[in-house]
Amino acid sequence: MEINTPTAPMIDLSRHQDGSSDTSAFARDVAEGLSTKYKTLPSRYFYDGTGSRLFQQIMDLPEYYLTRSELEVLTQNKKNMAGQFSQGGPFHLIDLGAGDALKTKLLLQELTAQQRNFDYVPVDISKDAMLELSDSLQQELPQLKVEAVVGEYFQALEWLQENKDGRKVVLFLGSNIGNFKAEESITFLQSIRSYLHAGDQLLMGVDLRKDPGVILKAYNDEAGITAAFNLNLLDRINRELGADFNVDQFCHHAIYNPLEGVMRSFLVSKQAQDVHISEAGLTVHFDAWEAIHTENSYKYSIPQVEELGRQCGFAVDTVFYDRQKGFADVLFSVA
Ligand code: AVJ
Repeated sequence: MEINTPTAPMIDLSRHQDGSSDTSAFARDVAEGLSTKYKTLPSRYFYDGTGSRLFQQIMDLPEYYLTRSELEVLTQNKKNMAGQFSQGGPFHLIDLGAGDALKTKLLLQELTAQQRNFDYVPVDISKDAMLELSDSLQQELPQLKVEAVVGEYFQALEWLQENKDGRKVVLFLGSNIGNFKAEESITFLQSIRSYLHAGDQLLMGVDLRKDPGVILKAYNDEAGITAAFNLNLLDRINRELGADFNVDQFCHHAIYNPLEGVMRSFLVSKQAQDVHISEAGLTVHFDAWEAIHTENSYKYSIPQVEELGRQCGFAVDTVFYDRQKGFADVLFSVA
């Protein structure tokens, strides 16, 4: 289904043919996650309107170094990156999980300044974000060809497969790969690889292993924004699925495991309680101090990233670091 805004063309894949949204998938995932012995909720549901705003605030927090580190990587290496993207001629720049594209804009400005032949395809599940981004790019880079896609990553890649010929450079920035467990990240990158051809490239942002204390603080900020971000998931379930979570009776808990290199976030029930979720047709019991696992944020070493790429049909071309070598944007080519 195609929706044309007055500014830039936009493709909306997020709605069903009958116009209904994905409440039922949300209800199903929540019911499934809260019906198992160890309760869990998928982190992709953090990002409703409120959650997206809270994540914007997280990116500005003094403790949350990830976004600033990646901005530094891009600022220092954009010339080199833009040159490497353009080596094979014209291309589509596909930005998976573009959001406000704060970081990508550095590359877009550079590519435009170098007068490279490309168009920009931001992909995001947030329609509001894609509308705002199309608007702001119209203002800031009026010559740039932009076609935003609203939908899930693979819906979007499927659509691209059918609608856009030519070379592709895929961006998967922001350490979003960190949300996947080992097997999930392999499946994910293998799927991306299946949509690419010789000469295509992937630039992926990874948060690197570092002092555990630094990582721990990034997910336990003084201002409590990360706690609010995590707890908003329960508010969202209340709002969208007619549930009666007493959000005050849960607390945010996030711990780093340096052996596995993973930050794990939880919501812990402060008391024994029952929660009714109407849309899921479910009553969930919580024992006192029982937890819901809400997010994994994996941290990588460079050898792990190389191995991950290799398993998925990618070869590392260049690793771009920030000054502290705490974050990397890794440029892969199709092996
Ligand atoms: C957007 C997945 C990269 O895991 O660091 C920030 C999300 N969660 N604070 C991350 C997040 C808690 C973030 N990613």
